[in-house]
Amino acid sequence: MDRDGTAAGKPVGRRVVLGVAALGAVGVAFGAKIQNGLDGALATVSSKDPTGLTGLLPGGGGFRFYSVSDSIPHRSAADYKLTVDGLVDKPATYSLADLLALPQTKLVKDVQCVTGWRVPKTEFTGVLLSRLLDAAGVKPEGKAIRFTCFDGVYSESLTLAEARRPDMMVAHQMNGSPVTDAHGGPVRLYAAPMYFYKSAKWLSGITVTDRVMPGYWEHYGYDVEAWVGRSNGRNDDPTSG
Ligand SMILES: Nc1nc2c(c(=O)[nH]1)N[C@H]1C(S)=C(S)[C@@H](COP(=O)(O)O)O[C@H]1N2
Ligand SMILES: [Mo]
Repeated sequence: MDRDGTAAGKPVGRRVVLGVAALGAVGVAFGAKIQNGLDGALATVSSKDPTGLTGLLPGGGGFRFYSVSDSIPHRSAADYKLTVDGLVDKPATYSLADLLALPQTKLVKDVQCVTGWRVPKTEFTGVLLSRLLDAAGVKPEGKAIRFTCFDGVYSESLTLAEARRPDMMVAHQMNGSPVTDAHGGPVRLYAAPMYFYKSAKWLSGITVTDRVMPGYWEHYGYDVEAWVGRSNGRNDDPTSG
């Protein structure tokens, strides 16, 4: 994928432009509500970014808003559900309260997007994936995880070994506050050592699979193994934080 809007020879601009148009329409229709959802006004919207619709989130300390779907999906804290299934002995469904009742982990690290922007020292709080996997009991054939989202579009993957690392979690807090709708709340994946496209927002499903099933952007050319600093042809500092 090149850096200005084409992926594997496929222009992605149209989708992005449609996304911007749809967001505009939603913004007109629901004015105040969408502003809240975005932590403030969208300062810039760029169609140059191959990883989707982006707009700077001024309240978000340099974060950019991304969604490959045409709007910001919303799920209330009360309605939220996270399913763990696939090659496991005990499939489970967690409410947000269930997740909050589990031991919590806090990670502070720079967020690094593959398109170059970086947000230093961002704190995420949540539950380690390894805990959820241990509770589910991964069958011997289970080798990877597929993550799905309630936007109905996005997906991501990790190998089982990656998912069991102590810096891979499902996060419900960012910088001490609940993860907002715009940032993928109530619960998003936080794959700390990898480029931010791995951190699937609006997480709804964790499925143990027998092989890695490449995620959304990986079909457009991004590396499945998305280590910061040693993937996607980039040399960002992987250690900050
Ligand atoms: N469901 C979903 N998750 C997603 C994306 C998306 O479009 N949809 N974009 C990814 C990309 S490319 C980035 S850089 C981050 C952006 O997170 P943010 O919007 O909180 O800054 O989310 C990742 N997770
Ligand atoms: Mo991204």
